[in-house]
Amino acid sequence: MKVQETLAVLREHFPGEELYFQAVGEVLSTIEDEYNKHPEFEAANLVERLCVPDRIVTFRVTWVDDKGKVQTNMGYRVQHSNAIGPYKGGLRFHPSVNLSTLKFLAFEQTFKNALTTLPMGGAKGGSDFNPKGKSDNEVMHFCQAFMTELWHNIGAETDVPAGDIGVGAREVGYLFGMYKKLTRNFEGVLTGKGLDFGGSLIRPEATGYGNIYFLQEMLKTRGIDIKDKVCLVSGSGNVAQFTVQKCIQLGAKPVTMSDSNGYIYDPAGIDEEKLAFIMELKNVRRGRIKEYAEKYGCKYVAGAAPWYEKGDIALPCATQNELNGEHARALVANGCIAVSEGANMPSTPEAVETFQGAKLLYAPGKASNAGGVSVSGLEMTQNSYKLGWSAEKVDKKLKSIMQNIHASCVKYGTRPDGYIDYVKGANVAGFIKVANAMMAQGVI
Ligand code: NDP
Ligand code: 2IT
Repeated sequence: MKVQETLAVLREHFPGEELYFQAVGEVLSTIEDEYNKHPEFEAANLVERLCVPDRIVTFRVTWVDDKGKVQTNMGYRVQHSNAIGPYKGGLRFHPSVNLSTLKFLAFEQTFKNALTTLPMGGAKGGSDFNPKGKSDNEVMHFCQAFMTELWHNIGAETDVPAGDIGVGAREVGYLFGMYKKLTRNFEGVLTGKGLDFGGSLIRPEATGYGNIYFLQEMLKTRGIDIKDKVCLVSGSGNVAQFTVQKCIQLGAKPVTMSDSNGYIYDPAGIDEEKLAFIMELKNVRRGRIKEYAEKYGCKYVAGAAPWYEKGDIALPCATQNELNGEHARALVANGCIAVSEGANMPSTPEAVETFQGAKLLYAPGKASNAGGVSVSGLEMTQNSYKLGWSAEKVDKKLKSIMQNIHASCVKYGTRPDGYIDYVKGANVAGFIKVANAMMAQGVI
């Protein structure tokens, strides 16, 4: 397999899908050596089947807003691979969503899910619908309209969606309700459900907690404790909130959070009480992070990300490509020792190169944010058993999964000089599992 040739073929077939090329390029360049050790992979042209999704469903979503105006959005589900289990991955509702975004996310999800060691394939879906400023009623009507198309393509043993940007407990509830209405089936077709109807304890916390459990494993390789470390966090949604909560529980000091309008910098540290304010602000009132600065009298910087502030650890938890080369150089210059990604592909290729060049501990999202989908997998198991596990049990399993993912990265990513390339480690470990399953199942 030649990475550039493969990318050229993809570019010709799918013009303009830059995020997808970025994700594919990163994975292929790190698995090339492993792939080329297996002439049977090339003989089966495995690489093309690995990069091109099994299926893409595209549909129109029509709904009526509170003013009685008929609105149209696009809906998608990218089913990338079910080689090791049913398609699995979140739904994103954000105006920037297009096929390139969802193809990159579904591709990444396939390797991430393989890393968890749970039986889950990879998928992603969503819509260009913008939930911001919409009433509950409008969000419900949109979710119902979205599901009237999506339900044909999903099922507890076929494809199990969950949340992502713009899709949280509220949206999953509405989506689940409509699926049940249409099919008359009460089944684990979505994860991230409410606790009263099949959800798992610790699923809301899982991505953020898992991110910090992974970070702790990385720090351990250098004998460093997270206690008292100053953490720069971006985002203020699900992943950022529980990343911050776990930092606080472990005695670290998170000093920033952000949204798409700007970031707050609180040198005194965000504590449990301040985090509770953010959770109410973001999850109930759906307001802007600027209010935090007004309430607690700290700095707010509009239209910027927090990466020029001084911190020991950077935890990007907002969105793709939110941390570029210049940001990375600033972090390194300011003495940052570790970067653990809560978001999917938040660091640009130049940023990743900068972190690795400076020998920072750097975890790519597909390893460090895999806790969310892992607990989704545990939710699927609980739904199959028709029972629910305690928070302690789920949290313990989550921690152990994150430790195992870390061990896989060490196994496949340790360089001769001892530096752990977590990007390579995660990609190779995920790839081996998916590739072996595909080979065993024949040319399909
Ligand atoms: P939420 O919708 O709960 O929060 C998203 C946060 O990121 C908000 O603060 C939002 O600000 C900010 N954000 C979104 N888009 C942009 C943008 N274009 N520029 C700047 N800020 C932006 O989503 P999640 O917390 O669930 O997801 C965050 C990241 O984590 C995503 O990359 C997602 O794919 C990834 N992830 C999520 C998992 C989960 O279980 N939820 C699991 C694994 C990964 P604003 O409100 O202003 O839009
Ligand atoms: O990117 C992700 O891993 C998620 N948004 C969670 C997917 C899931 O199925 O829980």
